[in-house]
Amino acid sequence: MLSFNKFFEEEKLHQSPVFKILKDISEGSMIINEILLNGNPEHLKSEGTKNIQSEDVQKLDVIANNVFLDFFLKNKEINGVLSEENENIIQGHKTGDFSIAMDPLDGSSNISVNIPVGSIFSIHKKDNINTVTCEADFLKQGIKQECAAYVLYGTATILIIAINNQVNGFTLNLKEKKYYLTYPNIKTPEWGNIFSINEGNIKTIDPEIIQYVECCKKLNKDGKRTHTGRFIGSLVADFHRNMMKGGIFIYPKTADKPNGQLRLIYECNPIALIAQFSGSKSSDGNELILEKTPKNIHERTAFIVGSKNMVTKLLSFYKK
Ligand code: AFP
Repeated sequence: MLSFNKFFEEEKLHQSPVFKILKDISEGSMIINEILLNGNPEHLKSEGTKNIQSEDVQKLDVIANNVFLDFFLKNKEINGVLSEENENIIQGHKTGDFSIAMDPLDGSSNISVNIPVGSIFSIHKKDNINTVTCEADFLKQGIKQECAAYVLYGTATILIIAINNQVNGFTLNLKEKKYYLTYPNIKTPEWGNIFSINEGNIKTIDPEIIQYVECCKKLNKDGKRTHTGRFIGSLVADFHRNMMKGGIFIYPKTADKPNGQLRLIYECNPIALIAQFSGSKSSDGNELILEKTPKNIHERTAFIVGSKNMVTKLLSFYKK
C-alpha cells in the first residue's frame, strides 16, 4: 500500500506547494483525531458562545480551528486563511501564493453523541502574488479551486483529496501515525439508491424537491422500496457515504434558513470539487455550485450533490 508521501512522490507532486499544505492538513488531522479518541468530557462541551453564523460554538470547534491555524500560519505558501470560526480572514505569509478556506470541525453539534465529524478544506491560488490577503482571494468560483480535501473522523479516519481531476482516499494507520492510500481514484456510481435530506424541513422547501423525494419513496412493482433514506446531520459523513455507494444529498433553502444552511466557500465548494472529480454533480437548484461567484465570505447556499443521474433527475423537475 502506498503511503501518503510515496503517493505524492509517484504523482510528482511532492515538491509542490500544495503538497506542503496537504501535509499540514494530514498532520493537523492526526492531532484532532487523537483529541477525539481521548474522549475527554471537558472537550465535549459547548464553548458558551456563538459563531459568525449564530451557531453554538463547541470547545472542539475552537480546538480544531487553533490546531489547523497553527499549521497554516507557519506555512510560507499560505497567504490567507478563511475559517468558519473567524469573522474575518486571517493574514498568512505575504509572499504565499495560496489561500485556504476551512470548516475545521463540521458536524460539531454531533460530537457529544459520538457521531462522526469532519474537517473541510478549499485551496485557491492567488491571482496577485506578493500582496496581502483580501476577501477577493476567497470570492472565487469553486471551479477555480486548485485542490479540495476533507477528513472524516469516523470508524476509521480518512483523508479524501481532489487534485488533478482525481479523488484519492487515505486511511490513517494509528500505530504508525501515517496515512496510506486505501481508496485510489474514487468514482461514484451514476445512479444510487440513497437519498439524504432532513425531512423535518419538508413542508417548507421547494416543491421540486418535495416531488423528487416523493419519487424516491415510490415502491417497485413488487411493493418494495426503491430507495433508502439516510441523514446523519454531519455533511462530510453523509456526503462520503453517498460518494462511495451512490446517492444524493440535499440541503435546500428552508423557512428557517432562507439561503440554505451550508456555507458555499468552505463547505459546498470543496465537496462539489470532490464530487466533480469523482464523476458526480452538484447544484443549488438553479446554478451549478462550482460556477457560483460568492458575494460574501460566509455566504450560505442550497446544496444538492451526488450521483450524476440522480441530481440530473432532480433538476429536471425545476425545468418543468
Ligand atoms: P454543525 O457543525 O453545527 O453540527 O452543523 C452541521 C451542518 O453544517 C452539516 O454538517 C449538516 O449537514 C447540517 O449542518 C445539518 O443541519 P440540520 O441540523 O439543520 O439538519
